[in-house]
Amino acid sequence: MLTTLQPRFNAVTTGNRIALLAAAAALACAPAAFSQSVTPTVTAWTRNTGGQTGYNGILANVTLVRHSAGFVYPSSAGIPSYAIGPWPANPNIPANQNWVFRITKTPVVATTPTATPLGVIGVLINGVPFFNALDAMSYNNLNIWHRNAMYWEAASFDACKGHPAPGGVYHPHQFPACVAPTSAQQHSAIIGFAFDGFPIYGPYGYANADGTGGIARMRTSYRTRAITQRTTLPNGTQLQASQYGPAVSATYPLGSFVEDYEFVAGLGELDAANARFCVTPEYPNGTWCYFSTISAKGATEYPYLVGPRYKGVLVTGNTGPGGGHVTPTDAPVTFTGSACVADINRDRVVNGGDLATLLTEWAGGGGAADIDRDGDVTGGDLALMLSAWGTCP
Ligand SMILES: [Ca+2]
Ligand SMILES: [Ca+2]
Repeated sequence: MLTTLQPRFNAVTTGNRIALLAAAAALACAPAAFSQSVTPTVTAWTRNTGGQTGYNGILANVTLVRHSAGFVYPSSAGIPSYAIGPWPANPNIPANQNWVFRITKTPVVATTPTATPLGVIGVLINGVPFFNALDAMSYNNLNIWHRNAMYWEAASFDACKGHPAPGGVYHPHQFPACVAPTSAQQHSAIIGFAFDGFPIYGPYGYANADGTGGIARMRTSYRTRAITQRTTLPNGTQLQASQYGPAVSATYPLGSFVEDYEFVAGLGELDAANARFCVTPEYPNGTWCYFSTISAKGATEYPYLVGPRYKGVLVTGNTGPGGGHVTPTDAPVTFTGSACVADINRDRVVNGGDLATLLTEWAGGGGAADIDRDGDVTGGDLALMLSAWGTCP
């Protein structure tokens, strides 16, 4: 699906193109070899480099990024730098969690997908973990009709869509719009990583998986079922009367239980994990990634962030009792560098290899070379690349 990228030289004059290609040829050099490669998994974090504090004076964002050959270890208190709260009808108070998560640099698609657990299922770029759609409760405690936190807990979310759990774990269950600027005209930024290591973006991606077609809202392939009684499961299983959920009503509206949703392959761009394989600005060769799902009107839509199952193999250490307090044993180094956005091929040097990609995408609709993310590849991107020329800081 990635073979349809075509060179788009039409807006570059022949003279300019020859000069730039000559420069690219002269400047291209072999990428440096890093035993700890600096991938987007390393650079995407919002690091606290100035002692910034958030809620209750707690150190905000990601306080330390360490990485080894195989893993990245972001540390955080779990508090963002933006204002959070209040949380009506929620007695909990956000507290420093001393998180140390383990994110793999080489995520692998799972042949047998793991269900996303209760509690933390991934971490935002600011070190705040996120949960899935569930609130840990089910109708009559039967573990059959599981409550959708987006309905049952909505009153306690703050303006950034987060709230604290018992123990002070501040978290969202849905797209936390405060984490990164979002525009329908630009490919969304990476907002975090699921604990299988695949990135999660905001709502907007490239219309086509090969990076062409402009920007589009990535649509969920889940929809609410056409039911008025809760007597069957989404897979068609007929329940016994004792297992029925409540009839659909004003108290129990459609969508108030996650079993009110069904997956319809092809309904949207995203699969049952809320993921898609596609080119992104950070992954010009394509990656599996999740998108935050919202409706055309901007309301968050099930399954919100990561689907009920991970796309990839779940990395141990982050979930379950005591999870998220990893002690690295693989000699990680501390990352103190920049994201280096002009380094399109991610070899930590901005040089002819990156320029060649920029020329290939020249005047195109916002591929990997759209460094300033304004929707096309033009002189603004070239200027950014030239200003960053050389080894990444
Ligand atoms: Ca490069
Ligand atoms: Ca641009």
